[in-house]
Amino acid sequence: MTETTPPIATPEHTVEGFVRQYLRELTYTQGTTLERASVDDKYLALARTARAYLMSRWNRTVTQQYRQPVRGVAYLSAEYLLGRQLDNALIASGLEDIAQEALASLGLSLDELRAAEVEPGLGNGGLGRLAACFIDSLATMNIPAIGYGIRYEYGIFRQTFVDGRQVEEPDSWLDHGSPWEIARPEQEVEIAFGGHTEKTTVNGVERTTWTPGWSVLAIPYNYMVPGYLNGRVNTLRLWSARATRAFDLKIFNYGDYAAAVRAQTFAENITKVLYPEDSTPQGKELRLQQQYFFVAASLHDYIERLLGEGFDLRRLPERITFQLNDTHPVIAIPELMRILVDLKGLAWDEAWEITRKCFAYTCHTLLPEALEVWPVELMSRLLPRHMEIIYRINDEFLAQVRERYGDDEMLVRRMSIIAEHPERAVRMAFLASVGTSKINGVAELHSQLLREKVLTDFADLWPEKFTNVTNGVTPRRFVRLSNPGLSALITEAIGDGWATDLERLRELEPLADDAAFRAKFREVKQANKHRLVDLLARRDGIVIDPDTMLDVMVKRLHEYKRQMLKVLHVVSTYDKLRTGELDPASAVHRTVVFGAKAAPGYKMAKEIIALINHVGARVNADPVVSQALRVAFPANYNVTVAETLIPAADLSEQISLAGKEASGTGNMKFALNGALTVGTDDGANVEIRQLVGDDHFFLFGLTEPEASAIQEAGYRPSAHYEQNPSLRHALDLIASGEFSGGDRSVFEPIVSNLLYEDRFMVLADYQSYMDAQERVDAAYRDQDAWSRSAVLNVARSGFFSSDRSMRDYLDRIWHVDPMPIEG
Ligand code: GLS
Repeated sequence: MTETTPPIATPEHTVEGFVRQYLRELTYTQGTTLERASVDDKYLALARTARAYLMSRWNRTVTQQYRQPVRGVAYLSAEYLLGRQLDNALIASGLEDIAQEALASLGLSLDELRAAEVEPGLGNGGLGRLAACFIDSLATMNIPAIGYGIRYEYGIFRQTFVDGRQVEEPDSWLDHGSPWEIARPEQEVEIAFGGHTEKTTVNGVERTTWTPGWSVLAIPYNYMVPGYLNGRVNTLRLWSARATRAFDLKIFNYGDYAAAVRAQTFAENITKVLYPEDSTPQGKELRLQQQYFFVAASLHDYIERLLGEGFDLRRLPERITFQLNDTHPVIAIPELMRILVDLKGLAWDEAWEITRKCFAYTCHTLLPEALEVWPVELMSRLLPRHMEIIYRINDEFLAQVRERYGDDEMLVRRMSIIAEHPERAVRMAFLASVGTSKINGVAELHSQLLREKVLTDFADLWPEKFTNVTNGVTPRRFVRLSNPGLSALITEAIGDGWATDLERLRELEPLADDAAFRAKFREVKQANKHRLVDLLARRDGIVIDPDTMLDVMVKRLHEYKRQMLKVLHVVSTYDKLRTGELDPASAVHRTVVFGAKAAPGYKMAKEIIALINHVGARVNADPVVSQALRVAFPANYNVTVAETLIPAADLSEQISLAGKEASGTGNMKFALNGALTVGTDDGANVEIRQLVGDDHFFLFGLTEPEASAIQEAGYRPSAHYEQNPSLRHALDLIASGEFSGGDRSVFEPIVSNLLYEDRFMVLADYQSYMDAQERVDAAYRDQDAWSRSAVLNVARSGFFSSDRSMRDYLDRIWHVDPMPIEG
């Protein structure tokens, strides 16, 4: 591509320049005036102004990459939990202060306008947020990278509470349009489904042709991914489904308007809604359609548009790694085989060699039920050619297994990509293990357990394929932007530059022993608490006391994460305060804040949400108890709330059963913002504790080997109930109807589940957790020592920058060099 457009000057980097561009956007794009404009108009004009500053960098990045094609990475992810875009765009282009001043000169407030942005909730939780952190880091590190995903019309549902129970409402984030996306309908891709295949022989060579039954159009929408102050703007390309015109026309020509509309609805349903599941696959046909839809569109886009006609596909592995974010995009493996063999005429063996080298797979779970499997029946119906390709991949793979291990039929069955029971199904994690060159877990412990417990046979066969990359979070969004007070304090102490070189936080270590610095740190924390007080009052009508310990547990509601253990701590404390065992005047005063969405179909999780709300209501209404303990559970926890909540927290709850949380990333955000962790030796908690030190982390609970040993020997939760009076009181209190208006039946399912099943060993860890919380209280009483620990948490958490994660991916998997943008 040659650059024919004359360069258009970027708006001037001054207050006047900003004002001019802002008024231009308000007038010409929004079609209004300052006097008449609604808050929405004003926000949209502001978003477009910020966008205008980034636009020429974006064009320059794209142009330079066309001119100098280099090795890059394509991140394939079904989820991106981006959070609001405006502030990130402003800090990335160094415009924060200018924008503030410019708006003020027009009588507008940046705070008011930024609140008008609806965050795109195109992800469920950690996995989607991680993808957003990674693309931020790639852009900031000048890596030629593209993100591919799905533009869901409805993102993660909006949670409300009715009588304390979760009610889901649609997240119509696109109602007012999004100023951050640019549609490229001319770059549409047709995606086919269904139909049948045929074998033909052309010139003595056997070929398979696929005659699909129906197809839809994939329309790309581009999003800017600005690097932090470096002039690079990468692209995130999200696909939206639209009915094909041919399809419509044919039916219209028969005069059946209703059928044409139905066909359109059917096609467009594919990207209608994000599946609200986390760590559990939703075995729905539509979900497989979504997966294939975005992956096929992305591969086509990369190969046909970005590489273009002259490219020799034998060299594909030299140019790109497609990183598969969990199993959701794994159907890309047979799709690339289909492209290479059926469409481009390469021999199978050669195509397989290329394919394996092009893909790498990140696994994000340890829960067996979270590993996706697709029924063969469904796969054959929806993607008949892909099913054939999977069969052949499997045949050749199993031949390799037999060759290596002899005729061990048990092993062959165990490793087969096709499971036979309870129904014939494709195991996507196995397909990923066979069809990629690297497999990584997301924390040291997770990668170890992945090798030892989940993909054991594959790790035995190909030990060199397995590696670890511990997750990370972007310090731009989660410190620089969300914690301006701490950012200023850090910069004052060690200068700037830390936001792109987070290990430099180490330089804060000596300041942990500086009383004046600790006092300033406490002031920042207190100011952050006040910000949270304002937010919760405004948003939820919740009143919290900033002069209490903020004890925070925010994450998806899942039994393995054990919100239940936190509830038991609250109930036990309630019991002690009520009975006088604990004196509310001398107790450490706590506000326990929960934030959690449950998958709409996950009954037990929804019961636990109701329990939290009911316990909270009771605790807060008790005149004695509420002097020392209060519970807040703001509905609809999301990235925007996290940005105010995390910087205010004193205590971070990371209390999953050891061996269940793959990594966690919230845990990192809290530590980086100076909260101390009470946590198990699970996921990345292990690494956090190792780095911050045992004296500054409240460890409790069974280790993974201990928990496994107990499970193997036969775990009996009721024994803990029988032997531990405090635990018994807490459970009896819940069972008694204390929190359900005297109705004993309401929370009975929760109590019996704990007593007779307790899959995640809440009761086994109860006492250890209560003891840890006593240590927390004791430590909190010495505010100065607590601040010292908090400062050390910040100073020692630089490792958890997603820039470091990217460096690890680059060194261990991608081998891509940075390409700074010139000009
Ligand atoms: C998850 C894991 O549950 C988290 O532990 C992990 O931090 C995250 C990112 O690697 O991935 N897997 C998943 O399905 N949802 C997650 O958040």
